[in-house]
Amino acid sequence: MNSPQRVFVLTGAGVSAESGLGTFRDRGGIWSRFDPMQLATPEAFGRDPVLVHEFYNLRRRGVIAAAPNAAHTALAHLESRLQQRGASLFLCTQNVDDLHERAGSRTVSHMHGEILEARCLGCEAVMPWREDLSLETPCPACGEAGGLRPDIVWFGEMPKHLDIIGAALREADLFVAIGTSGAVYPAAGYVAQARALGIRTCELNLEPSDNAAHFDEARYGPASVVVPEFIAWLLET
Ligand code: BJW
Repeated sequence: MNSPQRVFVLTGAGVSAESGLGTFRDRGGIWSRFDPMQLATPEAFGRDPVLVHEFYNLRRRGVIAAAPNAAHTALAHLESRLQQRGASLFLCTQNVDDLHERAGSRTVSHMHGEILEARCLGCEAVMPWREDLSLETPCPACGEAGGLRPDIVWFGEMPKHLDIIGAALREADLFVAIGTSGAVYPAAGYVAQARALGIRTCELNLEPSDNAAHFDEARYGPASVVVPEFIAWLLET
């Protein structure tokens, strides 16, 4: 393979699994224990905001307690090495945690938002947020209580940064999906778009994803092993 100049990486919950953050669709995963339609839609938040806040308060505490693993660190290393060579990495994550940033990645596109940010439904202010949220929490920007929600993307809501992500995908010469089941759109459609554009595609996952047939190559195993190995190989090419 020629040395890639513009690498597009899409990460999912599998990259943070070994940091202790649960995946969604694996056996014992978050959506096998909780109904996403009762927790991860704007309608669910409208019906029962107390329940939704409880769920995300627990998840936020888990993210704060977690630490990046070797896969996050390897991706941060890839970004700086590609930059030194005059090449680039576009890191797009579906994850709402901040483990890529804490491992040293400088630019991360969080298409499903960030659990460590809150948004006010009243004044639309978005702010960093590490505490529990409740209906009593006043918005620091407008002072109103009851309007704050985690700034994450629920089912039926528009993912973030889609224009920037689409442009980066079109310019890429290598597309790598890591630790994602390929079950949630629009992210699940990126590999097919990449292939249609003639971009080389690679999957790094514990096991074949729903989209496995679309990838030119694949390496299977835990992200903490497979990602550093793949990146070391890529940087040697
Ligand atoms: C390991 C590992 C280890 C484990 N090492 N690997 C087209 C067709 C059908 C439906 C739709 C469609 N277009 C839109 C929809 C509707 C919907 C959708 O996709 N539904 C599907 C369920 C069918 N999509 C939406 O509603 C999205 N919005 C939207 O489409 O807006 C309209 C639009 C129109 C036009 C253009 C663009 C948009 C919004 C989706 C929001 C998803 N939100 C969630 C919750 C976020 C907040 C929270 O965290 O609670 O995001 S759902 C959940 O799934 C979360 C994740 O980011 C997302 C993806 O999951 P991910 O990361 O793939 O995790 P898993 O668990 O599924 O997979 C983990 C993988 O890791 C597995 O493969 C394991 O094997 C592997 N693994 N351990 C390596 N150690």
